[in-house]
Amino acid sequence: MPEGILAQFAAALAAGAIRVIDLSQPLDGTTPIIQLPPEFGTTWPFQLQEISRYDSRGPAWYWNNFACGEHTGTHFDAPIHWVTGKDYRANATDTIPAEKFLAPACVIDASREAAADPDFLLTRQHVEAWERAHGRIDRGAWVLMRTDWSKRGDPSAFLNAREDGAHVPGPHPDLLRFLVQERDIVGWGSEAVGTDAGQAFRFDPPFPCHSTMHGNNRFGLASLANLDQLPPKGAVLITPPLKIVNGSGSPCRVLALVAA
Ligand code: 23J
Ligand code: MN
Repeated sequence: MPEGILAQFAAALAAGAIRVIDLSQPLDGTTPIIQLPPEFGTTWPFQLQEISRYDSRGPAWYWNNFACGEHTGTHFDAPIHWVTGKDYRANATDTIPAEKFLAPACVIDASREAAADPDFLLTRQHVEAWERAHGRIDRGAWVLMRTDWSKRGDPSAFLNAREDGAHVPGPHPDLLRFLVQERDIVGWGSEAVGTDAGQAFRFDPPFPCHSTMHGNNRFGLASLANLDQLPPKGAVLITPPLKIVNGSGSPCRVLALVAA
């Protein structure tokens, strides 16, 4: 390691040579939350309750209570979230080693395909074509699927639910096995409400992104935004979840560092 590498990093930040791109969605009562079939439990939407605002309840201070599910808005999925990941050591938001929260990102642009087909599934063949153009996916990298889904401002268009379930793009089951076994990625990131496709409850295995990623002690990021501002390769993500003891996930302010 070159000496002064962090001083160089700080100088690059100060000189504006590194851009910081916020990949997070705003959190408020309108933030879309995942809809599961009615027989399953459900997550709370985000809510804010004012404690005081420079008034009789607190003359010089403003603060709020908030409540939400762990999997609300832009969020991190820990391995313990899924039954396949339940027995790993250090598999929860408080025990995952902190160095795992800094990792490079590969961004696969599927925005054209997703616009044409809301049930589009990214396959190994797509990723291999991406690798021919941009180089091999790095070990320990995030793979982020750009769909421009985050640009669907209306929550009903974002969730895109019909009687037969949600129609939202995501990864093909075979791709996830390839990315874990042959590329050793740290996790999968999506612009949609969850990491899996809308129809993934019908897949084999059901919810293959959750099942395969967490079953191999890997992570997920959901409801990402601004993926159109990232290069295909070269960004570094900062993704620390809240240190919830035994947490299965947490809302997360996901940041990307990009060379300006
Ligand atoms: C629970 C059950 C199914 C799914 C999810 C949660 C998520 O997408 C999530 O936020 O982890 S698909
Ligand atoms: Mn989740």
